[in-house]
Amino acid sequence: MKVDGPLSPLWVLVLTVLMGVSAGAQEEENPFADQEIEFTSADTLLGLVDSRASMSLNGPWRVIVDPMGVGHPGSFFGGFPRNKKASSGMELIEYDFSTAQQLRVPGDFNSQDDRLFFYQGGIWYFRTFESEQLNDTKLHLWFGAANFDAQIYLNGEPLGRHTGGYVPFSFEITDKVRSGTNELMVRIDNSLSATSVPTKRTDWWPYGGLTRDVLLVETPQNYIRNAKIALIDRDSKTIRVDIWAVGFDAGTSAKVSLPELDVTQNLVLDENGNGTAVFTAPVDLWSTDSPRLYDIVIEAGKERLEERVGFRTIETKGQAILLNGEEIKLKGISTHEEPIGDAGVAYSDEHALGLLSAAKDLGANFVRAAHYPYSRHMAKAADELGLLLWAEIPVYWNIDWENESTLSEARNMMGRLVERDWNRSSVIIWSVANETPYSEPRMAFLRTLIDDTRALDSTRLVSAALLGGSREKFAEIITHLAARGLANGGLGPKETAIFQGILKQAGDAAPTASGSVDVVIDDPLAELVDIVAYNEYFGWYYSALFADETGIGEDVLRPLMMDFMKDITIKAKVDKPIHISEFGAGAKYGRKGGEVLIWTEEYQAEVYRAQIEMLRASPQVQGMTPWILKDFRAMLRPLAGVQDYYNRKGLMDENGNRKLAFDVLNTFYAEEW
Ligand code: GCB
Repeated sequence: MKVDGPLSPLWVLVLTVLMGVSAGAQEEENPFADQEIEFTSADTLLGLVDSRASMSLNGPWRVIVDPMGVGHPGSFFGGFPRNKKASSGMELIEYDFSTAQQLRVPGDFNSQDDRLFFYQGGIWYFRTFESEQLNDTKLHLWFGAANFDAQIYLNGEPLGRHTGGYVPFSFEITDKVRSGTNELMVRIDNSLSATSVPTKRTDWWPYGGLTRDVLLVETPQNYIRNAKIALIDRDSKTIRVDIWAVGFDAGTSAKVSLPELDVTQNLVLDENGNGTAVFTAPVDLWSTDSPRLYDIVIEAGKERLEERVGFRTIETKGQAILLNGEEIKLKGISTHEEPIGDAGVAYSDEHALGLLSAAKDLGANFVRAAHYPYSRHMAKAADELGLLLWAEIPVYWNIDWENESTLSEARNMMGRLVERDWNRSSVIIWSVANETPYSEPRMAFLRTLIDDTRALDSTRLVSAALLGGSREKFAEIITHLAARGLANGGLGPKETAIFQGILKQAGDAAPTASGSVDVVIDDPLAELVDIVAYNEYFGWYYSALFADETGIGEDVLRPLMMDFMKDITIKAKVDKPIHISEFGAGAKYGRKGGEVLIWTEEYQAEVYRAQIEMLRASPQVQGMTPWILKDFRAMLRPLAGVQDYYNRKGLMDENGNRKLAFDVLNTFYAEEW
């Protein structure tokens, strides 16, 4: 190798390494390689965080965008966690957190800086905090969520790592924190992959960052890690409280009380720190009409925690859903976790209240919090407002069913979601997946998630949103559209010939112009869940599919389909309630036109009318959460002038302006169903 001129230090390094390598040196001398770091995993979920002594680490954090990953320890250019500072003015340092840009925590980074709008990669977050000498207490660093992978360093040392967005995690830092100033650094990476949960392609924005609250939580030396409170028998009003505690001796007594009712129950912790109290209390039930909540106090040693809970039961009986033993129809709406009238991710209780209030204004009693766990504020706000909730993890579309780390990521997410929100009376359904095509590995993967979920919490229902429409059923529907098209007349010669051909091919099975169809959900996953949830897009995608399939224009097919929908009955092979977890159509707010023009408010409203007629006449259908309350950000939706990277199926636009379909659904929800 020939190098002309004076050698830069970088070249000296490169040459040293190259010569070293050729002389048989080890690979780790490579200055461009990152150091292999063994991170510890997050602690088991620390629950009831709002009832604990804590200091907020929210606010402005310094950030360095690092698309090439140079900040990792060991890297020649970076090694950010050591946060070197120039002191003599002669040190070569190519980064400086003290002058770096600032971003707000909580919040995603994509919506806080235009340059980061589409960004999917690494960003380093940095801040300091002061700590005093800890006095017989423990300190935990708690994150509401970090999307999607977080590597955490405290005072330059690796603290731990958590992979999987949307769920809380924490690390005990008692022995690592120093009195005085501490430096906290988190490398967040929001890129997704074929093996992550969710995978790379989602119809929502993969917002990255420290999206939720960050807290320093202080607990006594011996503390209660989590508690689960549930009404286990409605008639006798029997309540069960399970406690998981850390550090106490076996035989330590603990106490559960409901001060408002003057009820107190003692219990004893076992050698694992676990304890259970079962007792009765004359509670009024929580319901959508009367969302009664009680304070529950749990005490052990120096620990005293409070939780606000409602007591209710949820179950299914045949094809009915029963809330407190009474049949209820789920008049719902789907949402994404984006605030109304603001950009980015919804992270605060005001944001949650804004979304839920809009759902209430719509006349809904139920909200599908799609497609991932929302902040803890959501279920708390729903508890207060008397709204029922569907909570979900992002097992979405094409998950890598056979990959072990994918499964453990999904299990970790589900576990953390359930253990965080199992005291929320609003949450009635845990959903393990959305639109996952059938395969044996998929069944095994989801069976594990369903079993986990039931083992953690048997007091709620389990579901999954299934994928709609088999090829055979679609072919059958096309024959009906052909029969109707021909009977209506007014077709051109091309359409007439195509429709005649379709009917001829159907032979004896060709329907009449007034025929009807049963769409039967037969996904075997339906056997494993309590509620058969089903996403269907009659009136929207399916018409486009039928047009592709037949060669007939959508101008002809859409009106035919709209008319035919009232003659479709949705059923399931299993004798369980069906919930229509999605239907919808896109419309740009303010875009007006005829009923047959796509993207108009009128067309969307027509789809809603036809859907409501169809679903109302399908007796097995016990609920619906149309797609969706509000337009939301989506990289899949580039159509300029209409979508502009928004999915436009909202009943409102991103600023809360209501489209015509809002009123259609609102009117239906005000009626008896
Ligand atoms: C679906 C998906 C949802 C999409 C929606 C749509 O079936 O579950 O995530 O956003 O359709 O608008 O296509």
